[in-house]
This record gives sequence, structure tokens and C-alpha cells, in this order.
Amino acid sequence: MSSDSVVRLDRRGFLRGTMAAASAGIFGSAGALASATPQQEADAFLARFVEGWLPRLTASDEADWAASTDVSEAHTTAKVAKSIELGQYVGSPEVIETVRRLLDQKAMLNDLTIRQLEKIRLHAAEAPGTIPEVVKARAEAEANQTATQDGFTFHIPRPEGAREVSANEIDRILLESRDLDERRAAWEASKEIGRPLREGLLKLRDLRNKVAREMGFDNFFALQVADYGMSVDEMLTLCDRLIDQMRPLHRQLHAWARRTLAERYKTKAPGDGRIPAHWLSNRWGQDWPGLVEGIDMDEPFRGKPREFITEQAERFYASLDFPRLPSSFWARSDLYPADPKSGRKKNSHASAWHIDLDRDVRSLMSIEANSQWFTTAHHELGHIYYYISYSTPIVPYPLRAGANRAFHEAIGDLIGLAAGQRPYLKQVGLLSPGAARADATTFLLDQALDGSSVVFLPWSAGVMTRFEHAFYSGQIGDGEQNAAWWKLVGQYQGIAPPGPRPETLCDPATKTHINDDPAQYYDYAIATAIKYQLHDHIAREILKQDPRDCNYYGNKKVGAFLRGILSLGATRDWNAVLREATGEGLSARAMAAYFQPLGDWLAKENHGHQVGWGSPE
Ligand code: X8Z
Ligand code: ZN
Repeated sequence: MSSDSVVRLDRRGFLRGTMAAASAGIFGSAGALASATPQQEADAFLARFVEGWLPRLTASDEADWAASTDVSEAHTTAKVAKSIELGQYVGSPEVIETVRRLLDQKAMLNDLTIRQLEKIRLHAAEAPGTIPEVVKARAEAEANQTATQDGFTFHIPRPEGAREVSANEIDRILLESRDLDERRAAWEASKEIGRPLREGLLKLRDLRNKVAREMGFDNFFALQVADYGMSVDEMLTLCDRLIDQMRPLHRQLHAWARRTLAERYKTKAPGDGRIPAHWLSNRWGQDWPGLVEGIDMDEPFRGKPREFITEQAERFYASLDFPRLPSSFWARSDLYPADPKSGRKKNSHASAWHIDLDRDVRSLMSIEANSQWFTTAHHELGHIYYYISYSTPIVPYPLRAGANRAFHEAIGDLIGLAAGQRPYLKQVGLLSPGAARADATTFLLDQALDGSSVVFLPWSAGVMTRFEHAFYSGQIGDGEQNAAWWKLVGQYQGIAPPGPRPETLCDPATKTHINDDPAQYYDYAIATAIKYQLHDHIAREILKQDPRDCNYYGNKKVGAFLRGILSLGATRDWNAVLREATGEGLSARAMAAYFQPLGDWLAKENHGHQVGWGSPE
């Protein structure tokens, strides 16, 4: 594939990308005017910038959407062309220079203006027009990597010939099969995608770093972290703190899971105490659903039409007084797996899109009627309702984003947590008999193992964050990707590969975000902490109910509280937003409190058994 450059707004509204060449004079007379104050000059610049930005952004997003929902040479070429136009605009030296000059006069500007200029500066830093050849090369590499990823076909080897399988089918085997050979074959098949992605990822690392360094960032990781107004050290310290706060519970869960799985597969856990990766239900061990016998969260969804999944999620938001989704959402979204017979290939990972930073909101999913997609649909609608809530005249276009990226990830997860509470499930007929019967601790155990919860933190704040930091700051040699990856997986998650992982494979590249949402995965770790903080506040202060047994459904006060946060977009400092909403700064305190009864139970359950793994930890 050949392409010139790519610039796009990612699924959370953060512009990333590159430009081929700077075009001069976009803003014409918007330069310094002798008679204008810095504030007047900034107002004029922002108005003019947005006017030219929106149509280019929309065209680029439309082309990107087409390329992600129907992988083809023609769509990739069109996406690249539109991206170039956008990149030449946002990364033009004129924009960079104007923003720099205005930000040098911060004392004369109001807060909203400074915030917009900071955002535009970060957008420009993704596409600095001062190094067009690097930016162009990056664009080509980004486009190739995405096309390779989204166009990949998984195969499970069999004596009679390899069988083509979808990502959903691999996930189903890992969730349901009790046959370790079958599990290992599915797990290994899921890792084959890393092989064709390895070289492109190494190339992208160098190009992304060169782009980031042009405007003074240490590396690409530092550029992404800058959106939080934090240094890299501060971000790593924050992630470590979240892991530390939940470490005791994670170790207990790990010990319990290892024993339970060894019994399930009638085998023994390896001597160093790490859990073999193919024993777990998720391809990366990022969450471990399906471990608690007797709680089958999928049962209520069997036989339901797949349309039910998003419609029920929408009903939840609507019950909180959020508007119904616009008809264009239903008309334009791509919610179900591509028909294998059609030959169409689409990105298999869920995402939510804000095409025009206004009314055009869409989601890309591959929904099947099960509990995993039920949770994911709530997650994606969280993004969609965030987009809708801040698309008002009060929020300037450059600030139509989350309070920070983690807030954007947290909202749908919060509603997913609310939709997993038993009083709600019972009310809407989605509580399986097993889940209804389970005692409170067993139900809590199931939640701790499920998505975006306790076992997710060592993965998100640990493995993913530490790998990408080391990768972009030059601490991993070219022939050491898998070695570095599995060292981190072993250390943080207590998981080991089922066999050797040669460097011709590239296991980190099997995770979508490493390729196309790079150096941002701590967003999800921080979102997990924020989710429990918001939930704790909502349950105790608004609902006056037990956070582990509550029901948001139909509560308009909860909706008003959430819209108070969502409608701000990125107009306020995120620390202040969190403090004002919950009364505390970012922390896993609420999360630890939520699971505290489980910790007590597990400590007893694990008494006399091995807890922990490897040495030293
Ligand atoms: O990528 C996602 C969302 C899309 S923004 C489905 N998540 C992370 C993942 O799947 O790895 C949600 C939880 C973590
Ligand atoms: Zn998301």
C-alpha cells in the first residue's frame, strides 16, 4: 500500500497524525495586529482556526471510518488523502508559531483560551510541518500498520487444514473450552497477528519519536502523557500507586484463580506460581471472567437478538434522562460482525466516533448477544453520551473532549458497573439464576475478575504502561520485544506463556492499542480508579444505597450529576472536576473499599496455600 500521510482524530477526540508539507498563509491576517490585545488576537485566531479545521476534520474522520469498517486499498488511499489535507492545516508552521507566541503571553489570556491553545499545540505536535518528510514516512507506516491489523485473518491449525476463525470465536473458545490443547491452539492462533505487525511497529516507534521530539518532547510517550498536564515520572508514579493500593487483593485473587483453574483443567500449576496464559479467558489475561462456577453471566442473553445489547444499554442512559440516541447513530454505526461470506474486513475492536465534533456520533463494534458485548456496549455508549453532552455552544470545539482521556473511558465503564448490579439486573430480567443465588462475596469475586476491575490494573497500569514507556524511551532493543513483554507480564500479572515466544513473533503488537492507540493505555487504569470513585459517591451520596447492591436505573439525579461532569468537556482542570464531584483526588481508595469484604474472604480461603509468584516479586 502506498500513502502519503495520515492525520486523524482518535476515538476519544484527540488529534493525532502527520502532514506532508506545510502550507503557508492559512491564517492570512490573523498574525499579530498592532492594535489588538493578546486576548483579541487569540479570539480571532481561534475563530479562524476552527472554521478551517472542522470541515477538514470531518472529511478525514469520514474517510477513516470507511477505511476501518471496510478495509480496502481504495479506502486507505482516500483516508490518507483527506488526512494530508487535515495535517497540512493543523500542523502548519503558522499554527505552531501563532500558538507559541500567544501562549508566551498567558498572563494576558483567559483560562478557556489558554486551554484551547494548549490543545491545538498538542495537535500540532503530532504533525509538525517543520519536518514534512518524517511526518510523511510516519503516515505511511501508520496506514500500513492499521491495514495489516484490520485485514488480518486468524487461523487455528487442524490436521485436516487450518480453520479460519474470527476474534469473537477465539474469545469464545478461551471463555468456554475445558480442553487445554484446544485452548492453547486458540491462544497461539491469536498471537499470530503479531508476526506481520512486528517490523511496522519498530518503524513506527522511531517515526513517532522523531515527530514528538520536533516540538521538544522527550519521546512519543511523553507527548501523549502531556495531555494530562503531567510529566512522565508523575504518570508512572500515579500508575504504581494504583497498583500498590490494589496489590494485596490482586495477589489473593491470583492465588485463588490459579488453584481454581488447576482443578478445572485437572492439572498442576507451574512451579514458579505463574498462571499459564492459555488457562485464562482473555487473550491477554487483562480480565478473567467465567472463573466462578455457578455464575454464568451469558445465560440471560442466550436467544436474545443481538440488537437487544445496544438497545438495552441505551435504555439505561435514557432512564437517567440522557436523550435517546440520534437516528443517525443507528443509521451510520457498524455494530455487528462482518458477514464472512461478504469478504468485508473491519476492525474487530470496539470504538466510538465523533465524526464532526457535533451531532454525528457512531460506534464500531462486532456485537454478539453475550455479557462481554453487553459491557462493551455500555462502555461505547459512555463515549457517545460524552460526545453528545459536550457538543453545545458553551464548549468551544477544541475542548470537545473529556476532562481528560481517562474520564472519557470511565463514564461507560461506570454505567457498565451500574448495569452489573443485581437490583438492576433483577428489575430488567437479566439476572441469571446462578447470579441470583450467589452470596454477596461470590458475586463480588465475579466482579473483581471481570472487566476493568482488580485484575485489570496490573495489566493496564503495569504491563501496558511500562512496556510502552520502555519501548518509546529506548530501553528495549530491537530483538527484545517479546522478552521485555513477558518479563513485565510475569512480574505484574503473574502470568507465563505456555511455551517459548520467539522474537519473530511480537506479542505486544497483538494488542490493538499498541498499534493504533499508542502510549495511552494508562487512560484505562486511571479510568478504573475514577469509575469506583464516581460510583462510591453516587451510591452513598445520591442514591443512599450500598455501593455493592444499588440501582441507578431511572434515577434522574444521577443523570444530572453525570451530565454536570460530561457537559464541561475539557473546559476545566480534571483534578478540580474530580475533586468537586467526589470530594477527593485520584486514588484507588474507593475501589479498595468496594472489594474489602472480598479481601477478607480470600485471605481465609487461601490460608495454607501458596500466594504470590516468582522470585523476587
Ligand atoms: O479498548 C477498549 C474499549 C474501546 S475505547 C473497548 N477498552 C480497553 C481494552 O479493550 O483493552 C475498554 C477496556 C480496556
Ligand atoms: Zn473506550
